[in-house]
Amino acid sequence: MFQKILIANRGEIALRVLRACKELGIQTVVVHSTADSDAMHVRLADESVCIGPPPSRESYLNIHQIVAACEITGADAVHPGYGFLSENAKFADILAAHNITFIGPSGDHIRIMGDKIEAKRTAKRLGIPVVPGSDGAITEEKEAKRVAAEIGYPVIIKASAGGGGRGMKVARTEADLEVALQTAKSEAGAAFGDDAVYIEKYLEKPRHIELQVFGDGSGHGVHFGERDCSLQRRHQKVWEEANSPALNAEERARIGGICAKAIADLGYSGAGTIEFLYENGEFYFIEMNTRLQVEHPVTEAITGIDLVHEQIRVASGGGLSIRQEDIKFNGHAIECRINAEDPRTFTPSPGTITHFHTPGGLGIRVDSGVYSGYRIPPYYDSLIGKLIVHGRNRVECMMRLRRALDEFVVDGIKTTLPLFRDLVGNPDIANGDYDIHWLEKYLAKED
Ligand code: MV4
Repeated sequence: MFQKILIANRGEIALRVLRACKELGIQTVVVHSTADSDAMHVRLADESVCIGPPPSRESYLNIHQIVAACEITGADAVHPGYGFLSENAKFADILAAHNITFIGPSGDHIRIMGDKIEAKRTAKRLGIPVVPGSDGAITEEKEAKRVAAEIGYPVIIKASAGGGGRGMKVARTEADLEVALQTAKSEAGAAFGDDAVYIEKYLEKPRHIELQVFGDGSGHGVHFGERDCSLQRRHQKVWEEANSPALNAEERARIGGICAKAIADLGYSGAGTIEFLYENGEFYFIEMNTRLQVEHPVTEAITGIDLVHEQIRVASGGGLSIRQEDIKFNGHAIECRINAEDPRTFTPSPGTITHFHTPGGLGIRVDSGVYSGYRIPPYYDSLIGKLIVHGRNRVECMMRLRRALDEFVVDGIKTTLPLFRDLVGNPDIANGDYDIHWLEKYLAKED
């Protein structure tokens, strides 16, 4: 097991990882920018190293500073959290070259999944159902027309270096195709320095359902069920739940089995998320994330397994603590992302939190790095905490969520809490009847 882990992140996820390290008796080092000296996780860590000024590029994304902090403190592993360097293959490779363990998959696995064309090709080869579309990159209009005619309109053109919704164009008819292809290519080239694009059948009303998977790096893979992340705005998830209200146990076992086997065959190590669009009872792979995700606590709630413990165990060579047959899905969990934002416009609202009171009681978890008197710096994303509620079933979970939202107090700044108080009383949400477009339509109506 590791002696000392360096946490290369900030905010609630830095605290989340710190808690796991403490439980496992591992010493902790945090690196932070000058904007984060007062952060909770900096106060709680065994050691802290200031690595630079507020801009991420000069601190949380500064590989050399982070490697130097490892050498100075003698950390033997790095947990990257999510965002920042968590899916940076070069970072994983550089750490390996310094004999520091990256708590995550190999640089090569990160690289494959970062290239969306390569990721899709790999998924298909491993037996994962993918969205019908081009086999690789499309460069010529003629080729685009041939593929689109074969799969049928509408189609979507996506950047291979994109992901997470960046660089996508929909073509509803052949007349739209040339413009869509050219705009997608030039936008991809400008944004990512890589203009490779591919074509897929455009699914009109899917849900976003993702499978939590884990590999032990030596040919074993398991799945921890799915999360439904359909409620999002501008590709930012707002509310996530496990299980998906749309799936039954058979569907879960089937897609889960496919994913676990794929992870085993790939020789993947650590936590991963296989993202699907789900429509008319069918799963269509879109991307794989090679990190721990923001919404992992809903999976922890229904399985009772600490996924960060598992990440650390696997990275240290100790293997997974559980087998597939021991993973049971118990009840229902919902996560609400509390952002320092206007609840309607989502405009960031940094500033000082004058009063912070979190709900408690059975089935309630709050993951947050903020406290009363804390000043939210304006330099980073606006997530200030997550409310995760667990119940024996979805109805109980929703009742408990409503009560928890009533107790939650965040004064001094705007937050997304009022949005959740509205959502929890909405009939579509109560029925689990929503797709990836539901929230944006709802917000447009409320204006
Ligand atoms: C799609 C799609 C429809 N059809 N692909 C957006 C994020 C990126 N991960 C993939 N995305 C989509 N890909 C096909 N073939 C619709 C979306 C999409 C979306 C997906 C998941 C969650 C929210 C979304 C919002 C708009 C579009």
